[in-house]
Amino acid sequence: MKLGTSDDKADSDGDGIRDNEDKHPAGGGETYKITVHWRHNNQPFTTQFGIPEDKYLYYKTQKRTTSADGKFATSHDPVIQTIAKDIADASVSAGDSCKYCLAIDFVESMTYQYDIDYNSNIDYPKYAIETIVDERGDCEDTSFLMASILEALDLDTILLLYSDHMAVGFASNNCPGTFYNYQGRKYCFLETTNDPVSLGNYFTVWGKYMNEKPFVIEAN
Ligand SMILES: [Ca+2]
Ligand SMILES: [Ca+2]
Ligand SMILES: [Ca+2]
Repeated sequence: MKLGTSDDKADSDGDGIRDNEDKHPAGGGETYKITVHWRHNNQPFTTQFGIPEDKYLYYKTQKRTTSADGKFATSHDPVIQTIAKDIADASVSAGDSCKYCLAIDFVESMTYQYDIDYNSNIDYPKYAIETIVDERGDCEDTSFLMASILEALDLDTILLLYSDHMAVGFASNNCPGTFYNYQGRKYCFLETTNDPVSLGNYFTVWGKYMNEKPFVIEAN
């Protein structure tokens, strides 16, 4: 049988994508080289990695019906693992053990943009890898990206879905702001947008969401 033409959904080129969903099942294809410049406590950091075109297209062509799905957080993806390792390294070189604080600065380097403003969808959840390649997203997109990174940093993370907003919760006994109890653990609220509202800080639930009980989605 010719390489990459298998019908049994094998992954002929070993890139983690089954042949029937792989644009280049026999290997090849472009690799997007991504450089993210971010700052933490005024110190500049650069994170570089490659995202294979096939991987991006795989995520991009997955069906999506609801944002209430933890599948969009992909902590096991090698790209997310690379980012998490860079953040952990930066934490050491910056002398700041607050890894989620560095993760915030990384994610905030992405441009905030409503879905409707650039892809004519009112609500379009994106996989973490899509948000990175597109370099933009809105609340659910940056929440899925943040949850992916925090999980990869070994923080137990959940997604907090409000009436028309999404944020992240990470398990800790020592929350800097709002927290929720979920399945016997304390989860600290974490805002992932740098959007219009001047939030004051990332750790306190704001506006009408203060009076809501968020629906919890488990991150993958
Ligand atoms: Ca493949
Ligand atoms: Ca491939
Ligand atoms: Ca979105």
